[in-house]
Amino acid sequence: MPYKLFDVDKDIPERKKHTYVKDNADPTEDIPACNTKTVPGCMTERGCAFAGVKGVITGAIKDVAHVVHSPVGCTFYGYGSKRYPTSQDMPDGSKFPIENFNLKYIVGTNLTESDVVFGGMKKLRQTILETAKEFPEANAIYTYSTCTVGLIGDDMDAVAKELSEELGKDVVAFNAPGFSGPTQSKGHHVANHTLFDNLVGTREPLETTPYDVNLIGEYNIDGDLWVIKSYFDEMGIRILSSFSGDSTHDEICWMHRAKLSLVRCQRSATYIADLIEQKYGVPYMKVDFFGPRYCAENLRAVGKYFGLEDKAEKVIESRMKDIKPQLEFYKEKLKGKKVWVFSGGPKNWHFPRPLEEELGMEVIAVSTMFEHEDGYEKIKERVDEGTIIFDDPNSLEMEEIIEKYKPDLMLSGIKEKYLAHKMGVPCILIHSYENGPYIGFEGFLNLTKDIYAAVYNPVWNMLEFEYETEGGIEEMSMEETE
Ligand code: CFM
Repeated sequence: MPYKLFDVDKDIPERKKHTYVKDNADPTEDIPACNTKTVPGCMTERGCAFAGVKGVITGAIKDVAHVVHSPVGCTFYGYGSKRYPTSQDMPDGSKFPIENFNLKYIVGTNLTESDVVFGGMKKLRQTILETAKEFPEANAIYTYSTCTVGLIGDDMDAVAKELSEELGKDVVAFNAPGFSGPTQSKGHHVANHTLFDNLVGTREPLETTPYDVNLIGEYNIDGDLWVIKSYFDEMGIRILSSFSGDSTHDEICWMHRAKLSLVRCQRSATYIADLIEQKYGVPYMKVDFFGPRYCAENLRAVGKYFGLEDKAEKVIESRMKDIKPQLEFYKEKLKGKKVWVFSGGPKNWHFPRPLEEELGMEVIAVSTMFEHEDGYEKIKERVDEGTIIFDDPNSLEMEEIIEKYKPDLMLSGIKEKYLAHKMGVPCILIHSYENGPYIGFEGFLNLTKDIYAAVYNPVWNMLEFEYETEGGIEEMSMEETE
């Protein structure tokens, strides 16, 4: 059933296909149209393909220097904007000399008009050489195409190949100019293939064990990876390679030696798990560690694969004992609160069930920036009848959802947070988190505490709003929602 909040036929007819309400009785019900170009004129919340490569995947690797081939703007926005911490621990037991190297430094070529006219390859070459000199610690140099480079056509692969030989270390070019796809999802795809084609299989690990896994699509947002790692450590499972939270360049190179790949973010990284399975025969398993129920189910599945069921049970039991009484307290406080979940993709199917089952909240709307059909199928499975599901909402639609449905809480990103706040709705960041980690058992408790603090913040009682509706001006105080 199309979702008709405003007159889409008249205003933005293309948007009609992107909006649905879950309706079990309607056999024609489909999933929203998705993964297509943003409708011109819509204020989209999406990111670009370059952001999908550097901002999501490669930027989490701790021992690599990043050279962005761009005018200064893309370089600036590629810098340190994501909360993925790294340790200085290296696979051989040594320490990487610079703390949070991945977040502290970024290098750009500062493309200007004359480079656009005469080509930027000389400048790129020079910048990579200077970077190698400035950061001799870096174990590799990754370099990124951007929109300008896509237009002028610099052959970045040629420069990377030449300099790999000259410098004696890997220089890898990622060709995902911002405009090359509808969203950052295109950049995920390019990053997976580039890393696989250039690196996987080029180095051997120092040692292997029968319990080695690749943890794929886990970027260590606010320490998520370290939560999962603590469970695996207790179970006797070793993360041989992480793709790519707190990872090293070498770890990517020896991903072919794992016994099993676990795919955590199934939007951004299933590609490389597939490629590794096809070429090297390493099987993979899709996993979900958000919320206690899914976390327990998936630890059991991983435990079963390795014959470590009893160890998985121990981890589950000990963590549940810690969080259960606290979750009961918060459920009392949060039950019935209406929530709208809006992130890039998978977190939109990870969170609805745990919010409803563990906290008694009511998920009224779910929207994504760049999810594909398979992700929308999962969202549909995991939300209740009547939930609004919509793709790539624009600012106008976001305001209308808030006005019409008056959620008690929004779970989203920094771009939406202040729009929600201005409209008197509390908002918790689920991209980069508030006080994370949010994954696993204790992570879900952290999320719950942040939700509670946001919803019950007394500031919302001090605000009064006027909404213009068809019936005239409607006054609303947030106290009414308590
Ligand atoms: Fe995967 Fe991610 Fe996500 Fe993502 Fe992202 Fe993210 Fe996300 Mo923000 S890799 S798709 S591109 S789970 S940054 S850690 S939260 S939109 S739902």
